[in-house]
Amino acid sequence: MKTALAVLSAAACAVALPPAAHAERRAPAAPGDFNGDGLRDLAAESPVGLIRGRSGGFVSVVLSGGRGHQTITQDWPGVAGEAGHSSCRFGWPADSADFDRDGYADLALGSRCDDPDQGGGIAYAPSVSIIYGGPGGLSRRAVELAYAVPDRETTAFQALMGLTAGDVTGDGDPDLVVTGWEENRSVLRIYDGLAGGRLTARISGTHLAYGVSGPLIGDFNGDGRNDLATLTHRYQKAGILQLRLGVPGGLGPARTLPAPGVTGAVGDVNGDGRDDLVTGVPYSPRKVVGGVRVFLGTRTGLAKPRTLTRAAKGVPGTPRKGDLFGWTLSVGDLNGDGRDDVAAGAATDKVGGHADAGTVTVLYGSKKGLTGTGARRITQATGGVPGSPERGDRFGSAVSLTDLTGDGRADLTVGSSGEDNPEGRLWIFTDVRRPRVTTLSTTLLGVHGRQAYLGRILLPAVFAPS
Ligand SMILES: [Ca+2]
Ligand SMILES: [Ca+2]
Ligand SMILES: [Ca+2]
Ligand SMILES: [Ca+2]
Repeated sequence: MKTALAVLSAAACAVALPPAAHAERRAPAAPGDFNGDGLRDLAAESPVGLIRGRSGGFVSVVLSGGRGHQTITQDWPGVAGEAGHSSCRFGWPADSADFDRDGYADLALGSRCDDPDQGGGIAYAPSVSIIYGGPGGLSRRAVELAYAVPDRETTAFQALMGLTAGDVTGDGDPDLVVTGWEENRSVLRIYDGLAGGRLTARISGTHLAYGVSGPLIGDFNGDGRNDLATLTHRYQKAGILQLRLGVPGGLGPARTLPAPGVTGAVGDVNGDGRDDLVTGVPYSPRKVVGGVRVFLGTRTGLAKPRTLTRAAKGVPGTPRKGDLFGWTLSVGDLNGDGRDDVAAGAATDKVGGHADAGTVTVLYGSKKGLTGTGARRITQATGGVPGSPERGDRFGSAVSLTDLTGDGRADLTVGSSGEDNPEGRLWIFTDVRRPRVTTLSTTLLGVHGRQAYLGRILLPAVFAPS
């Protein structure tokens, strides 16, 4: 049986990279399975992490099942840019798919820099690289995707906002959907034809709005074609949710839906075979309390949403201004009943009088959708959970429901970016009911003292502005 111990030994082992021998043709790997052994691996991004004493960012990869760990910087062969630039942030946004369909999942990583001439802010030189997986994890093979729009000069002011992998062109191969900002407008780009490492990028520019989150891909209407949702927001104000249904050969026109959120994730919470859209509403213009909002997939797209706050029946805790409940979230099937469940972080929640200690709430899917039944709130004060809540821990700064042990049930990974500030720490729950937990520190991962804020961002990456 693979247990938390296996995960722990992953961190304790040294990385060994055997020579790649692509003998037989393999089936495409699931996203995040970088070494193709059937277990999903973990990636934690540290975009403000220090490289040679200067910021520049890195990504920590933990191969599940005790297969070692890797630290990816911009010095990785083939990756765009150069490590160690004090104004640049590498490793976010990020997502994974087996782009070249060779049986090893690949990792797409963004990079962006602050423009000192624009008074800081994320403003120039965005780039996107794909690092290909192999038998030993992420390999020394990588490519940079052209970011500039070919028919126009590259503008000085460009920002990369979100990046999601999935097939939106209907050819069966994963594409890369990228949202960005340039020349005072938002753009949506679709990189197609990435199978075989080819870079025949198809790029389209679309006006969206300020503050575009990561694109969200799922088959919401259940017709067998992926659909695309994009969230846009303004701090403390209502934003826009746009839905583009998949049509033969691509995506249909955008439809705008009311009541969006700041963060989002996709899964099937009622088990009807249609993907549902789950968004986090850590604040709202009027009520200023957090919630998790569910748009069930329907034959025509997405149903009117329902929002679960901490005032809802069964949901533990009390709504509190500023707790940012729903700031981070992830969707996956924790109990193996065929319906996806949701983990929602509230990193600025107070625990036992400690401000910003942070909590995570687990909500279960049901035939009727997401409900408060059986919901539980997890903190560092919860029995069986290592550590103790302290001011500024930010437990729940990122959450990821991913099956790391291969038993068909999602495991819960929680980031606590303020733990041992500025190191951060990861908590991996292989059981949330009777907590079985392993923690991963920066020392174990070999990135101690490099300002990792480990657990601020986890793959799959969810847009959480900070
Ligand atoms: Ca691959
Ligand atoms: Ca569809
Ligand atoms: Ca559904
Ligand atoms: Ca479930």
